[in-house]
Amino acid sequence: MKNIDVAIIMGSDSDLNIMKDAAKFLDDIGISYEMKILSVHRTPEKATEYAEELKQRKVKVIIGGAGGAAHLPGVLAAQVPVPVIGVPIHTKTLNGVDSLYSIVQMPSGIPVATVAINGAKNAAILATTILGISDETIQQKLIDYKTSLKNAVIAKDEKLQAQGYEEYMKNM
Ligand code: RP5
Repeated sequence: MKNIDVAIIMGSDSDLNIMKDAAKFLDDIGISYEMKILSVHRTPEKATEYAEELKQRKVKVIIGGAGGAAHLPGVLAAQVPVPVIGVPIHTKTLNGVDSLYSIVQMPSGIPVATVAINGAKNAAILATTILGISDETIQQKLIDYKTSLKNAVIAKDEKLQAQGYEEYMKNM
């Protein structure tokens, strides 16, 4: 089985539309990953098997997305000794606050680094930051990405100063 840097795991295919944002960012940076649908509630044995497999395959970071009673990232963090980043998925009933609280309120000893509700892209950026500590090429790509964000804000302000807000808003 091939080694991967990042595992992107989600509780259901209904999470895919959000979690794809993490995959897209890792694709852009050139970080190896695989995506997996796994439920710690509906497929508990498979979740434990996969956690063991990830340990063997020397995965470096796990991104886990789940909604509602979102135990998936925490259960993986309990079993795999690498950073786990949790993505709380928005829910119709409680707007994702249920997911957020489920993921962020981990017991002492088993942390999950939790991003915003639906924050899959930020989860990938955080994973990239972690991998960049020991890989200068990855870190440089992250620096370039952040420079592009900075330049975009500067360009917007220059346009606002040049056009004024009314003209600016016509083209938004
Ligand atoms: C969680 O339950 C999943 O992460 C998903 O966000 C939520 C709903 O799953 P489905 O009923 O859409 O399969 O386990």
